[in-house]
Amino acid sequence: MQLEAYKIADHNQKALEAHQRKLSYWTDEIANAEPIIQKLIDFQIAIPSWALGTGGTRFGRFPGGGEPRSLEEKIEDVGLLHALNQSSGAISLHIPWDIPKDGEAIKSLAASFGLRFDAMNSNTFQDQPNQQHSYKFGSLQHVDRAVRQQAIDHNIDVIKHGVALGSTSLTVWLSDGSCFPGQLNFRKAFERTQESLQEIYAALPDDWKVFVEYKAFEPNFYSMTVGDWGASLLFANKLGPKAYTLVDLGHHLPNANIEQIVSLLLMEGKLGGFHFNDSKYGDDDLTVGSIRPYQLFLIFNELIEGMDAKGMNHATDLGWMIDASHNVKDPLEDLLQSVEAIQLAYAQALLVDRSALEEARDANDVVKAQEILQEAYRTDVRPLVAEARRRAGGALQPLALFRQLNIRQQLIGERGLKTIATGL
Ligand code: PSV
Ligand code: MN
Ligand code: MN
Repeated sequence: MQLEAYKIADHNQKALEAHQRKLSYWTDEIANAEPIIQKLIDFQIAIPSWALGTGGTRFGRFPGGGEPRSLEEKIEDVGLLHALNQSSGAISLHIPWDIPKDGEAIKSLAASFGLRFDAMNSNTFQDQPNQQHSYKFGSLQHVDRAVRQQAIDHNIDVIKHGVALGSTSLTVWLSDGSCFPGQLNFRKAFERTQESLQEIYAALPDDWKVFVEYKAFEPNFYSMTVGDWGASLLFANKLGPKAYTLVDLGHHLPNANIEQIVSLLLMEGKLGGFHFNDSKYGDDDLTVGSIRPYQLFLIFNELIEGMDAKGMNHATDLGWMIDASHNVKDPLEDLLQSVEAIQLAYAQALLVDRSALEEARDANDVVKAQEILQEAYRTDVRPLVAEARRRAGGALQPLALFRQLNIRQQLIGERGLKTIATGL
């Protein structure tokens, strides 16, 4: 289904007066409201193709109906999100979960919804039907050259799919590692992985980047070969200028200071992309901002500080993606919440008085420094985010409109109640 523009216009018309009252505080009192609104309009967050169906856990899955049954329908769903919030203008595909049979047709379908293709994701953490060699004991790290070659070939194939779609980056997440002490020679596993990545790197087109995603645990529980940002950065540095580290918020050991990691990676020019989600315990993949919104704000605070220090473009110089999916919410509603949480944290971080913060730091005024950050964090920036959406042609209240229009019911009507999103 396609969301007609007049429905958004009607909704905005009804909500306009109340919105303008809240916005007037900003336009009357805050000097930099306009540049913040513009930055919010420019900021797009890619939606992963695997988040459009109910995620489930290894214990069960409870699909809610009307889930996309094909890549085309997934694109349609991201198109719906983008029509509502004008901030989800990209989709990220996982291969082979979402193989585009006709790249040109898929590309133009996406373009008809105003979408482009973000990073392509390879998958060497599962065995596929008809696959010759198993990844049970790893892929790019495997002791057997033939298994490594199969995984290298897969990644090169993913790059080719991406080229056809106009994507310009590859994310490599490896489940490689070991489950028990003694299973693996860490050094040799690293070296074999490095050699394999080098072959993939050699196949990257000139304007492409490769993101090396790390994860501390799961599915291997004793060691992960790309287990932290140190290992990822080592790989990225050894590979060369087109290789970067990718930070997934759920991939750290408990209580890791992710904002500091972000700061140092930016300093090194090696932060490439982000997977946003939230968690209480591990890689929970919960809605962004649902558990630790202050941490999200602190991360954005470092992102802005570090990107500005390097003269980077906030909207285009890093890959921004959501990587979340779970069992109990409507996936589209969940994604609307995640996108909004990201925008709120970004807007709050844009409010931070950076020169005052540096002064407080130079004076060792710890209290002042904290006050400056919390002043920004405790500001209600929702009217700014809503205004950015309105100006871009989106809805003032996307979630409310999604419900008012009974979009899920319409999707169930079109696709059926018992649909299973492909891929998961
Ligand atoms: C692994 O936990 C991960 O975060 C990687 O990004 C995968 O590609 C994604 O989840 C999908 O399972
Ligand atoms: Mn991820
Ligand atoms: Mn993950």
